[in-house]
Amino acid sequence: PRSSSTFYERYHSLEDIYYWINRTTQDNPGTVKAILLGSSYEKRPIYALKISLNNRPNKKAMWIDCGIHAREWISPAFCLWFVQYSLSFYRINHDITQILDNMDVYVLPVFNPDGYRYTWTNNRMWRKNRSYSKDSWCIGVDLNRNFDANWCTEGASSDPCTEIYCGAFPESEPESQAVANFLRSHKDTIQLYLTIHSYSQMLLFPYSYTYDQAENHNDLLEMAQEAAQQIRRHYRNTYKYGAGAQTIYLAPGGSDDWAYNLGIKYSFTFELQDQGRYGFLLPPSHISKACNEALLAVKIIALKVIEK
Ligand code: ING
Ligand code: ZN
Repeated sequence: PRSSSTFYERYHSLEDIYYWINRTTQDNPGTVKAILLGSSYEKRPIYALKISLNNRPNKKAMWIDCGIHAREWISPAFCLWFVQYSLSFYRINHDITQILDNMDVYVLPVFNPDGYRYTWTNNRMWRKNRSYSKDSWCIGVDLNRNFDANWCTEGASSDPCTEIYCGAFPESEPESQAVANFLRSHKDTIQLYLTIHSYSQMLLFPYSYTYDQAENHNDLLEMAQEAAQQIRRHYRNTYKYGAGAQTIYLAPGGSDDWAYNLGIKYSFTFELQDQGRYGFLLPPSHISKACNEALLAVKIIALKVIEK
């Protein structure tokens, strides 16, 4: 399947993505490495790819994770798209060359492998992970409410039967723990944190857990605004932007707020296509446009971080 030029314009099962990770590292020795971050509740490996185009020490880095929410299929598709684009257009496209010459890029294609697999086999609309709680019949924690950032306050729920269940305690879940541990141990090199969701077409930044403004709010706003303007200009599509709580809703325990408070001062949540016509069921024919416009936003924001 990988020889087809349309591989990246389709959605892929978890098994296919594991195979793709393996192939991508094998085909790009010295450039792409797979890092085992941990394992999921159901003991599946959680791999990030590290793309590193030269060997300068202490290089800066950016992080992109996809698939924290199982049903948001365009998100893992974007991570695959981004990796493929980076490897294909290094030294061809000016922006990606500039980025990869200045930063290592960590890409986590499937943050929530158990949930993602479950959307392929049982319930296409599943959001959470697949962990069992002691005191309920209901399954799953919302991994984007499980981080230690005003954990389980207004905008999350302590009821395991809801879609926004925060878990028993911060980082109670092996998936969030694996990512948090990695970011903690690499916080001195990672300057930019990006987490990819769908849908609603928004570029969000901290805070989501409070209406208070982040210390570098104006910086973040300017970056998101520029990205949204360029998407409008190049793709004639509208993205809203702003601080999470002000732009959508209060949401504590999110990974972007947590990464921000860890010290990664450029932290964004992207909500990719669409605006609700197809919602989570975005047809494969829309993948290329959705990914290209998001890629443009990533480039603009990463280049601005490099300039700082
Ligand atoms: N949206 C995010 C959610 O987890 C969000 C919005 C962004 C929450 C940043 C917290 C922090 O609800 C989707 N679509 O999942
Ligand atoms: Zn989401």
